[in-house]
Amino acid sequence: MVFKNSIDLYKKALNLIPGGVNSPVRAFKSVNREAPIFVKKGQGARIYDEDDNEYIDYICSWGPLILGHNHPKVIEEVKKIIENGSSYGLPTKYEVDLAELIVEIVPSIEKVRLTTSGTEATMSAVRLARAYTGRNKILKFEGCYHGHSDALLVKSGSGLLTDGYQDSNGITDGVLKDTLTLGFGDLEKVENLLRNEEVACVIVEPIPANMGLIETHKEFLQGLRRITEETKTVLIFDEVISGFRLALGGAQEFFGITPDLTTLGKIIGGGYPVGAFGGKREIMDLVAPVGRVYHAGTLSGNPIASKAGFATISYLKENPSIYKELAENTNYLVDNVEKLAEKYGVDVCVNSMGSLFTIFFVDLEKVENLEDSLKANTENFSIYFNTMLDNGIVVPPSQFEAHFLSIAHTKKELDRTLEVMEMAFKKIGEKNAK
Ligand code: HOZ
Repeated sequence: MVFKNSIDLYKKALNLIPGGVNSPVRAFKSVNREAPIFVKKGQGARIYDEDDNEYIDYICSWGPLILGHNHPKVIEEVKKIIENGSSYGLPTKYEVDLAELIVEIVPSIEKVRLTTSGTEATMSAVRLARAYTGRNKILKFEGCYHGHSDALLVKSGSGLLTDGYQDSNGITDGVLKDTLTLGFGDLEKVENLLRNEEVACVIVEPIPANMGLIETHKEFLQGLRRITEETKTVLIFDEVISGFRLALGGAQEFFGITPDLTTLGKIIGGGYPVGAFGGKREIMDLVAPVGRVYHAGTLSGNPIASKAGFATISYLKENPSIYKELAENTNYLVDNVEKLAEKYGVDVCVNSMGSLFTIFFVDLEKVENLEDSLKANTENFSIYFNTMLDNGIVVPPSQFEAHFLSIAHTKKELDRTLEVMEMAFKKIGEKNAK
């Protein structure tokens, strides 16, 4: 495969954009690649780069594209309004349609505010929890990523972890002091902390997908719900990834646990920039202009994003069998990956939930938290990533992210993926044998 145009674009971008990219994980740094691929277009399960190379895509824009690239139902709806104008800074019908659908489907949400990104949603949800409780401290879990607002960039996952650190520079000591962190799954410590400190909220990815994917035990989430209720702490589920992906009603429907606040993004914009936070009416009515918790945005509830999100969610709602099919396809890949690992003597622990999975190159039976995930062999991951890319399959360029499936990934794509995975595992096995 030739990557000349992508390499040239990257060289140009390096002089114009920090690191040549607008989100760090895109730089392909941790997988020792000369340059990332620059994408020209996507269709179904595939993307095409500026050198016209074709790839089966397991990034799917990091989650929004559960229906695949350019799904006809979504595009058809977007086309209906795209020529009317782009954004008005005034309310539109499309925001109300999307809000109505979210309130109908997500169990905990009685009222919802649309934002432009997941980062904005989590930042606002934390502010709201502080206002509601009158408390300052917040609790998050090591390796969970909730976007890049100051308070949440502590012991963080995703791009930070990929580049070998967890706390961003540029955050004041005051902010750091108010953000408490614990290991994911450690209920005893949560209980101890919440009974001894005044904490405004516990924010959690109900299925962490930013330190690689972690398979959550329902008992942990049930425990969080019990303790937060008893201590009058706000429980925030960050469902930016899991919302409308793990189940139509997200992880809260899947596990049957109702948080106080929920943050959303990705799928609810159908591939366009969006986020949302919502929850109990009593809490949401503190948001301005009803209350004095300020949140605003020129592009909040953008009509195109709202329309694309509405079309995506409507399609999911009308076709509920999608979730079973996605899980079956994911299991098909995961089962075969485990067989390949055994065949070539490669240590792996594969975590999967719904349509997400991570292959941890690690000699552990289970990867349950950040401490486990950090034990992964990133050199083996890099061989895996590069073999896949050089043979037309794009997987996340980081050991600490999840693979995303869409409904456009059919048996044909899955079987081709497994053929290339076999090449990768063979290479890693041969390297290990030396
Ligand atoms: N961090 C997100 C996935 N875990 C994707 C956004 C990004 O960092 O580029």
